[in-house]
Amino acid sequence: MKGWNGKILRVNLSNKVYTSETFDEDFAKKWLGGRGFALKILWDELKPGIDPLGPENKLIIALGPISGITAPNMGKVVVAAKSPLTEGYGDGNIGSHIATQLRKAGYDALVVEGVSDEPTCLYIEDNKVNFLLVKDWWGKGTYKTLEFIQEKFGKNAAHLLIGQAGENLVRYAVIRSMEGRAGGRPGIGAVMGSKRLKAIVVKGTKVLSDIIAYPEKMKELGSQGMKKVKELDEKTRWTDQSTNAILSWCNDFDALPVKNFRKTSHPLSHQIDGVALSKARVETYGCPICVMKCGIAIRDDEDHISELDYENVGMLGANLEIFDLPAVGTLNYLCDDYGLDTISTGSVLGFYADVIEQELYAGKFKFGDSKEAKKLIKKISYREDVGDFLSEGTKRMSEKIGNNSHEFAMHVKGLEISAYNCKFCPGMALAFGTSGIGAHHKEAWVIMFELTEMERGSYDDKKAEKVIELQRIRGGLFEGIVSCRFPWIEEGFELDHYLDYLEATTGISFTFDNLWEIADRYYVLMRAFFAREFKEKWNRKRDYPPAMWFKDPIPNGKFAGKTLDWHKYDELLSAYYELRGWDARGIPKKITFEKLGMNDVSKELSKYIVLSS
Ligand code: PTT
Ligand code: SF4
Repeated sequence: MKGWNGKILRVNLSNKVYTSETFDEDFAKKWLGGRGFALKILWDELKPGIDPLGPENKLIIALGPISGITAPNMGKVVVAAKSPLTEGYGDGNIGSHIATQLRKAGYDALVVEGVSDEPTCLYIEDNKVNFLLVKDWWGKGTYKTLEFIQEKFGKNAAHLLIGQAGENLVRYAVIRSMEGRAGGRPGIGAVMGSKRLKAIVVKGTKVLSDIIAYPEKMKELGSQGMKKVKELDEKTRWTDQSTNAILSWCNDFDALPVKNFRKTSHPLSHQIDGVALSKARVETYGCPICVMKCGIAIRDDEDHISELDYENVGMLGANLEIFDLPAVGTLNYLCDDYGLDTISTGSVLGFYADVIEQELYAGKFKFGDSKEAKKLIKKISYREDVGDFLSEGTKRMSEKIGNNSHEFAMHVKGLEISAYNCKFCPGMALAFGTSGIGAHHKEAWVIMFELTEMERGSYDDKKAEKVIELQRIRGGLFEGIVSCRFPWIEEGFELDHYLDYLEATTGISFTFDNLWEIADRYYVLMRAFFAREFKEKWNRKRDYPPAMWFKDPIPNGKFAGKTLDWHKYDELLSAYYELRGWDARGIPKKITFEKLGMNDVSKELSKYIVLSS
């Protein structure tokens, strides 16, 4: 087999035993890598009902067949586990040198099991695993921990690490890498913390070309691709403003989250938009193996260097009505240092300010108060005072507060919604509703098509088709091969390149149809995971966005008065299920499992829930 090492490294932190397991080409072709490998391992190995923050959960780091090689934007890894926020499958995609080093160590995935007695750093050196006790790293932020790692293992050591939020089991703690990378929104950092695993460092010495089917061809394709992406970026100038270019667009189209998503635009939004960010740039961060580095870093109001991407600015700025870029930079820096997800943090704080304003909960935090927000971020990370309550996420907070507060707790399935306000974007609302891991824009960013190429207010079945098309590309192809999707989305680098790379690395001529079938398997298995957890409690309402988008109209501007329509959304959801071969509950039918070669999954799922034929 070429393209994959064909090996998974399994490490148990409880008894310090590690083993190497093999997989064959059938498994590789069926699941491809990254999200596919992580999903299949977690489905097969986790008993339903286990505590995501308990010893039985497993942390997976998974790579794809092109990960880590020199070709456009291949320096990414998938981090996954059962999510402490959603209780379903959760993952994230993060830039790290581990993409190359784990492959050079001879593995395509790492499975971490058990819990260590003491704070540990796993140091993987080819096929040797060292369990280093790092008591003095515990309790330290991600920047200090990075310093420790670089002192011990060298400046370019390939690593993943957590901050205090992960250690203290904040349900939306992320994993961090390098200066500005963060991934695993559904609380994968908390899973790492629950294992007392502070960091993972990997060093491999294998020659990567040995596992590539046509190394010379791949070398040529890779360098041509890197050159082309660089040229494209020079033309588009996308990295002048990077992801934050979208902020003024969202504001103009009434799709910006402002004041816990109650408003959709703000007259001061220009103070935190892409132009403002570009002017404030003092540094550019990015992932390894990338020629279009997109992390714009500014000096914040406490003199730190802080990387601001759109989601960070949208959720910690506009959503909290803080229109002061250096102040937003500080909130972001704190989230980065403690290892909190910025999207969930912005949503939790927005929800908190909202319930206080409505006198449903006592507190002194108000929209626009960046000083208090700073204090709260620290409290969340240490689970101190009210921080303990806030660290549970909006879903659990609203369940405690009651009083219909769930109607404006902005999450789907427990994962907080990222920075797109969908009061008048039915297609994007469907994308959030049906994302396999909860409300993440990474699965189907249909809003761009909905607002520029389709009739905005329509609930036409074409929107369900578009959501599925994008889920296949973004949540399937890019999460399976494990590569950054930005060359394709932002620079117009054609998808055919990835077929060429797959063929050169694996020797297999994949077609797009093959890849869409693999992607459909991911969506079926993510859904099966939820259904096995929730059993008869599963219902289609879990694929609905929060009631606020249906009940609370856009307050002003040219779309004033617009909301989503319950009945039409429900019909759009039915169209989506129909296209996917799922039943009216949103559970894949037996025939769908069969078509995708997943009878083993339907057999297992049938033990917990009756499947439709
Ligand atoms: C991603 C999510 C995003 S998506 C952003 S900004 W974005 C937030 N960034 C955070 C951050 O920063 N610090 C922090 N403490 N928390 C943060 N939470 C938020 O996390 C990221 C880029 C970006 S920037 C995006 S869209 C693209 N995402 C990709 C993806 O999902 N898949 C893929 N194949 N390619 C992608 N390329 C782009 O990567 P999660 P990164 Mg991130 C400071 O992982 O869990 O999906 O959360 O990985 O290396 O930082 O790159 O406007
Ligand atoms: Fe990382 Fe940005 Fe480059 Fe993608 S474009 S690989 S997110 S630096």
